[in-house]
Amino acid sequence: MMPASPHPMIAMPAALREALADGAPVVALESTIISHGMPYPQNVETALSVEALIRDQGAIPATVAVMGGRPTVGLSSAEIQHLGQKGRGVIKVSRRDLPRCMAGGLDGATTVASTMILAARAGVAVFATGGIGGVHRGAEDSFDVSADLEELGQTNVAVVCAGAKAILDLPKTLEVLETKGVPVLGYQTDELPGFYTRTTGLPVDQRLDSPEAIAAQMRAKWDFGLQGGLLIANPVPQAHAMPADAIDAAIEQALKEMDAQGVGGKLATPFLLARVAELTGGDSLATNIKLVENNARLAAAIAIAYNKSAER
Ligand code: PSU
Ligand code: MN
Repeated sequence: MMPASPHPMIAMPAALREALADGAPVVALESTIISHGMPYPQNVETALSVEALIRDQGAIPATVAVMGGRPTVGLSSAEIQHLGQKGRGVIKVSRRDLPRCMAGGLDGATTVASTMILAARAGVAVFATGGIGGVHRGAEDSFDVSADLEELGQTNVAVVCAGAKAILDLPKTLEVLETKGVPVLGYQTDELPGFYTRTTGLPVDQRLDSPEAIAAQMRAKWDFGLQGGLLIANPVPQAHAMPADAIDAAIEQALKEMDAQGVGGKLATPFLLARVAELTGGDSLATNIKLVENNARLAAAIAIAYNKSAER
């Protein structure tokens, strides 16, 4: 299968463009995790170490953002540093924010949804992140459902995550993923992982134990013309997992504060992530870094297996 040529509005370093044209394995990485998901300087250190891990595995990293209005796939280290330093001073860009950011010539950090959009338009099939957005608790009143779920329903990218945090309503999140036809594949697990924890008591659709088995499902889905993503849930390594009760207490507290302060919309997720991190102390940041690195390694292996499956 010939790799699709990148959309002409996408900026990409020449080396990455050539690698994609040659059919090399590439892993996309999001940038909201850098600007809004972690504090400086750990955000920049993590973004760079994740890129290095992907290279060590034999794949090519491509961190995604909007830079000066240009949808960019494959940021330089200087651009990653810039987004990390500006932190919440850059726009958090999901699908609906892309036009504003592009037309305004602005810098924007891409969420899971918009990173999928840019990756697909660049011809990148695999994307590693930490946790996805989902259905918020109380969504029956607030209607707060992340655009990440809509995107997983329509854009052809495989997303590797460590599950979703219990700031969300996880059973409702799984229901929406089912409705949108998104396979939720547990990597070497039968349960949806809970980001900081390895288990949630909720079953995934299917357990798969190898990158090759995951790549085979990507092929089956897309070769048959089924639009949309696949979600690969990769539990944080046991040695770095956190005790569930400590996190649950922090989440309850953060949700109460969010209600009291009337925070909503696109600020909800960053508010909850930051409060939970503060309330659990530095331990949660250490866990967060380890799970992102773990996802990057698996995503590289999936990208390699997916490309090999095209050569048969
Ligand atoms: N969940 C996390 N860490 C994150 C995010 C979610 O555990 O960094 C970020 C991702 O960029 C995700 C976005 O795509 O938040 C979801 O935001 P919203 O709920 O506003 O769609
Ligand atoms: Mn939302």
